[in-house]
Amino acid sequence: MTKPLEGIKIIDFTHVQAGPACTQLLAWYGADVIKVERPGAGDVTRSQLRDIPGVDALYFTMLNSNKKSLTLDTKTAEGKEVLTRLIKQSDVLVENFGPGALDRMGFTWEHIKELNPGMIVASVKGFSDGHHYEDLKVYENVAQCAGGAASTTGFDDGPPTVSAAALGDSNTGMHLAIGILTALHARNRNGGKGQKVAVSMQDSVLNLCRVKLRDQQRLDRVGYLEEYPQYPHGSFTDVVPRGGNAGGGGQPGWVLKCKGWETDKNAYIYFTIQGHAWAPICRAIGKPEWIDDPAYMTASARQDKIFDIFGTIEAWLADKTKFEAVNILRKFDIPCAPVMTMKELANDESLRASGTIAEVDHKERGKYLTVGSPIKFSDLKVEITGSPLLGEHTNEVLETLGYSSREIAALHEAKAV
Ligand code: CAO
Repeated sequence: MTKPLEGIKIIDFTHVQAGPACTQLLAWYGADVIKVERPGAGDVTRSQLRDIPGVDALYFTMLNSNKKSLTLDTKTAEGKEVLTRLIKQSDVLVENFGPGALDRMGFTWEHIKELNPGMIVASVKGFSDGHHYEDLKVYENVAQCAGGAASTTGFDDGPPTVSAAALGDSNTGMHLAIGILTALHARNRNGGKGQKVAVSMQDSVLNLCRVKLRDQQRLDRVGYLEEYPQYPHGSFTDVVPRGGNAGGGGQPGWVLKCKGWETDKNAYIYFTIQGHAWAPICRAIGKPEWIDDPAYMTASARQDKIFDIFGTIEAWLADKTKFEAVNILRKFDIPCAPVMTMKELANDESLRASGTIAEVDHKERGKYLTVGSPIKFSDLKVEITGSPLLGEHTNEVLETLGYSSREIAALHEAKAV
């Protein structure tokens, strides 16, 4: 079966997480992704947080599957020549170097355009071009703070808190992938002209914090936010507060204790009081008298006692595990889920069957788990292959660029590859 992106050649000049997450996704769907790495060292994640001495770390293997690895020192004259040839033959160059690094290497957008007018150059930076922080280098948590996620995450009496989800890194990579596919589509329609695509980590985080900007404007207008735990008994300032585990939409929700919470830190479910599910909720938790009680029957009547209601639901949950509770509540059509640990997710049969948790073979590590494609297609079965060893495909790629065996040996000799 032909894969959708087969024939698209991508120079993958990315490292750490934001860029690699983007190019890995494109590789899964068939693009020929050539990861360009510094000889001898490679992507820093190959050696970061290693669990097996001398073997590529999971940080690397889980973000670089389905790719090839070419080692290249782009600061040498020979290395620049290889990159020049590669640019002439490729469709997309993706990079997430610190600000200005590609220019300093001698590969400005103007120069790349001259070499290949069809080229799409896709970049991740911490902040957007022209931003007053555009010179800053940025990692995940820096972006979460700069993009509004940290100030709105956590509990009111605690400090700003970052999320475990990679809102700054992988999320930005997903935005960049959309940008690249859009630019490829545009190129097909405009006579093959490439363009520059840029995504900043701050912007990508803010895009996911859209509802918090909604809340800022509501707060400015009315002075309170009724779905936050601060309402109606607490107080608000003039900025969106941290809302703990409150539901971000119009439905009140909270994380509730289940059987065993005293010893198991994750014996919880997330419970949502969806307005039109009020009657089934009352039936499910054994409180049918609340269905028509004016003190409970509308969302606004419930608002000032919402935590007492959650307390009643917790009392009902006290003799049920999180899985038992969800199995009961699902019959009443109540939006809820167990709080899943990474261990439970790793062993989840449904996730294994769908390929979202994939077991992959690696030449040196053996088998490891990774997160497979979260996007499912009717006409594509995504196959995840192990990440490449450093420089595993160097000679193969050089041959496709027209280098003879003698020339390849000379490039190795000169330490350019
Ligand atoms: N051959 C020769 N030189 C190479 C090379 C290669 N194959 N690959 C990279 N380099 C050089 C770069 O040209 C750069 O050199 P100069 O600074 O001398 O011009 C140098 O390596 C360092 O690159 P860098 O600035 O990208 O790396 P860093 O470790 O100092 O910073 C990071 C890392 C992530 C903070 C920075 O790259 C960055 O801010 N990137 C943009 C935002 C981003 O993507 N952050 C997310 C990372 S995931 O958490």
